[in-house]
Amino acid sequence: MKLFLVLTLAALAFAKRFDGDQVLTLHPTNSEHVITINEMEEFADFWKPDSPSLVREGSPVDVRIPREYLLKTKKVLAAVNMDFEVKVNDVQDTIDHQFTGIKTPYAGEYDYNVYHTDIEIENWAFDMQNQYSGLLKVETPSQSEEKRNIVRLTMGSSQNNPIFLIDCGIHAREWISPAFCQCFVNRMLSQYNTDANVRSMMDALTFVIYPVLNVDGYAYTWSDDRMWRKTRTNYGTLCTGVDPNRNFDAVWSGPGSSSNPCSETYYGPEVASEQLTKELSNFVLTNSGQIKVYVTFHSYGQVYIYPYSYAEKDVDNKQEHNDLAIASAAALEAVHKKRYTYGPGYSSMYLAAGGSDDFSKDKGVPLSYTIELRDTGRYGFILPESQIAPSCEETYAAVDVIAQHVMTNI
Ligand code: 0X9
Ligand code: ZN
Repeated sequence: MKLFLVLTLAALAFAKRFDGDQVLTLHPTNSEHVITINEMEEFADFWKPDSPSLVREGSPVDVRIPREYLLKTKKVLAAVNMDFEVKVNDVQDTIDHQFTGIKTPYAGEYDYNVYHTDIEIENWAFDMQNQYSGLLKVETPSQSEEKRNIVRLTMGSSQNNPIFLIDCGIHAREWISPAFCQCFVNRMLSQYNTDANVRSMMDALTFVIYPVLNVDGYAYTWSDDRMWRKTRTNYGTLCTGVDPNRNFDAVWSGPGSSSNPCSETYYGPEVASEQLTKELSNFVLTNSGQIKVYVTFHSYGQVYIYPYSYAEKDVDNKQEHNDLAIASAAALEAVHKKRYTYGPGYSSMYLAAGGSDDFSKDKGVPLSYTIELRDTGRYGFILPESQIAPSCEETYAAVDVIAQHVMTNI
């Protein structure tokens, strides 16, 4: 226990700190405001939207301003008459408080109410396979650039049923996403014998789940920089990392993505340059006939996004996507009263090419969603652990509606 604490504290001691940084919500209402926000690119960390090029008049912007730029930024905002409010008062303080649960060393009883490292998640996956060998298969089909395993779970009473494909952790800092994948797997396995609804889904569908797709980025958010989004690949440029959700073969290098390796939305040196992109793309291409639905979990914003995001273009089955999003969001809201919005990416979010949702749809997966989990910006990416359990509970209800839809329409 002592050693564990020492190791955790040692790891955190070397991590980048965010003391005094604030997240501001800006309200641009004219073109001068948009230009001012664009000029912040040099020092600001854009949370929502994820790039200054996506800032539009009339849409609020969440942005983290490092402490040393705060005074200047607020002066400029006052000078151009732009409204803003402080969303997160001290980012480091919020990071320190995200660990609200007391984490004990893993001794058989896995704690789903705390955040786990990539190594803990991999060990957990193999432990679950031992415990539920008839219902779960764990594979490591690819290695990341930094030689970590990309873990893939195949779950259900048969591996040959229609596939419900799920991934978590494409973006490193969106920690609620891998946390959801873990609690979901546990719920499906531990309740198989006691919950008729769970059993019917597990008997009718094969769930294929990547619990932490961007495993290098995720590890980096634990060791070095809690706010890291991209992969950790460096192609000989000043800045490191490719945005995996701009790296897929879906109008790759198109709108809402950047050729600049220092951008948070860098699309990479070539299409599917990243190991995780290759892994997910290959899985989709090899199994496209069997995959009936794909859901990729991100945060934050509480939104159901369906294709397309690479252009102002609608999917052939827009009505089905929209109706199902409405039904799923209603079931979610009934659990803890959290409201989710929905719509095609180009209108519910922003134009952003090269995403995994658009790719899967274009490669033959009939239903494809990005679900942006909690919250709407109070904590943003730094959602406290106390919200893992309620997020899981409501998202089970959301996923159930999607699974039932697929089961009745097979
Ligand atoms: O911009 C993204 O990649 C996603 N939002 S996030 O804040 N988690 O980064 C939205 C993805 C929507 N789909 C596509 N752009 N294809
Ligand atoms: Zn994301």
